[in-house]
Amino acid sequence: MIKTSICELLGIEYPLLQGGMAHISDARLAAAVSEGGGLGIISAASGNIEQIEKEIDKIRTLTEKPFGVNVMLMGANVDEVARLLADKKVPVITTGAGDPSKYVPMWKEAGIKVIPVIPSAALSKLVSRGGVDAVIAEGGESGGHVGEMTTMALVPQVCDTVDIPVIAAGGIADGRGFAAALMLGAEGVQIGTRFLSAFECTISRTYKDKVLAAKDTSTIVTGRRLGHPVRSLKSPFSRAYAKAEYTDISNEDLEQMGVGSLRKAVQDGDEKGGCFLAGQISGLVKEEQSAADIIKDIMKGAEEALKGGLQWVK
Ligand code: TUI
Repeated sequence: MIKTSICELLGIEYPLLQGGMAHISDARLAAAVSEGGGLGIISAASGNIEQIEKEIDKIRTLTEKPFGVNVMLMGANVDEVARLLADKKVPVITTGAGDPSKYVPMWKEAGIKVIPVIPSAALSKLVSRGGVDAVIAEGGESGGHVGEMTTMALVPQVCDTVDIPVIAAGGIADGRGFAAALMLGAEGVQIGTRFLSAFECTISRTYKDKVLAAKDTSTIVTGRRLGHPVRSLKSPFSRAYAKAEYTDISNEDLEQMGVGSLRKAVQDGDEKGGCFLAGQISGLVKEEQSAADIIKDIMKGAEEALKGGLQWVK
């Protein structure tokens, strides 16, 4: 059994969080993860207040276990979303793509555990001063919006910078990655890509099949020119976008190219026009399982890896 301070902090069985994936992580997936002993996280990236409230109400009918909501700080309606989450007193809030400091007092006042995703040691220092409960150090191996640092280099440097628990993310999909994260000083992991293959994950068939067929080099980062790099599976859309970034197309037209591409991937399964966000570890995801089985498999593998590590100590 692997127990860390994250289990106690969040009231969960395993120190494993499910990534709040934009347009993907809904109440159904998050409830399945929480029921499986991890922390399920709903994405609030759509910014649609009624829809977010509905998902929060729904997860409370599906599980009595703790859950989280992820706020994408670059998204729409962030002030309104932040207020809603305080009013709903959700157990945990994770944030992405920005500095959440201005919302932290309101969330702490509501008794919420606050865990920002950070891409650098500098930002971990800044947010930790604001009184957050833990940080998620996310390396650029991850899917979606990415920073420059790798998980391997980022996690130990963040651990040496803050005196709150660190959760590692980016490039982790099995027990070996989990064990490695603990060795880097993390006390938990956040996993997104592997949960794309969960039965309870309601992405299009095309999306799932693309993840299951992916190999190590199947992802690409686009969007650097506009200042928000995003990792996705190579596809007609991502290749065309990558090419366009090196032409004299205006920033406005480039921005326009991406509009709706996530929805096309998630809902429509549009192989040509969809942007299929996924991490570099996609190549390791080879079968569909329930969220609970995914968690069991990762935890079993992590115990084996950690115990096996002793063979090298003479
Ligand atoms: O946020 C994510 N991953 C995401 S958000 C997203 S939605 C989206 N869709 C289309 C285009 C762009 C985004 C898909 N995936 N991960 C957490 C994360 N946060 N990664 C990196 C960061 C980050 C970056 C900069 C956190 C803070 C930060 O601060 C910079 C600053 O100075 O505010």
